[in-house]
Amino acid sequence: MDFPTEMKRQVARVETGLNQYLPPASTRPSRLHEAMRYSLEAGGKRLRPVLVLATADLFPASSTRSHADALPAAVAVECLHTYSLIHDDLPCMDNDDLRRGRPTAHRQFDEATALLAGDALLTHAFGLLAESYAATPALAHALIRELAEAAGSRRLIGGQMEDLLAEKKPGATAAELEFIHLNKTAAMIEASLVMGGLVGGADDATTEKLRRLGRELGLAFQIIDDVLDATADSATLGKTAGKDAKAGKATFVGVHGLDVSRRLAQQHSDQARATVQGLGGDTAFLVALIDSMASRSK
Ligand code: GRG
Repeated sequence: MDFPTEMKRQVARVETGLNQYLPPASTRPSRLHEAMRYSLEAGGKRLRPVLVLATADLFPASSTRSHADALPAAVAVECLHTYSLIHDDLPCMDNDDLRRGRPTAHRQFDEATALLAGDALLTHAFGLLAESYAATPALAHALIRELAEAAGSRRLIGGQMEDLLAEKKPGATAAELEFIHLNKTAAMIEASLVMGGLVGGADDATTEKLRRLGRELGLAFQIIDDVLDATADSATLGKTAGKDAKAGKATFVGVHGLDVSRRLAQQHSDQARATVQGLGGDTAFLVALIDSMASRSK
């Protein structure tokens, strides 16, 4: 397995799916559909949808057993993730000008259009799951429930709420920091893995392992994000660097310092690698993906 070639292949599947499963930009009202596509297109690493596809691929179809196409689930996850980025960038939240190397949606369009484009992507994610998996109602139900739980008030939105509250109350504890990141970041990574497993037909024990993997990978991902925010420049990151510390955000670097943060990222990446290897099947791509995330520079 050549990782760069396989990663390119999976990202290309995602790009094709995004184009296929999003309403054309010309759909009325075109300003809204243009804004949805503007934020989705170009620049995203596509980590979460690739995790959906790669996890489903762990369970190959056989002559006696086929499984559904994982691509609509992958697209739904990227729509949900992109909505959260658009809303996170709004003036009432992070008030950011740069995302995925381009002006944020509210800078490119206007605040109301950005808000509505985020709302529309969020809604589209669930509509796409309902529509695409209608022939397998139990799978449709499980996917919708998984994404709703990960994106809801106890996880993604709850993590975001506590993140905003922490800005107003400096001196976050390690436990508060963990709550924020397990929910703001790890929840969607966990959902991506579990949704890939659901499409592939994973049993309960394997689904539990995928959840553990999501937790480890999510924490590793967020710690590296905090380290990069403190050490890299905006041009490399495609988003404003150094903003978290300035905003008084609860970050791993702020709570633990750079050296301990790097060590923690390494520990969570090692744990993620061990969990992946315990899944069985051909895990070479997922292991290489964890390694590439651990050494990412943006
Ligand atoms: C507004 C409900 C709501 C939630 C916002 C996504 C988010 C929660 C906040 C963005 C800030 C942040 C640091 C979130 C942690 C997750 C994270 C690192 C998101 C960025 O994901 P990448 O790096 O982005 O995978 P790309 O652009 O590559 O998809």
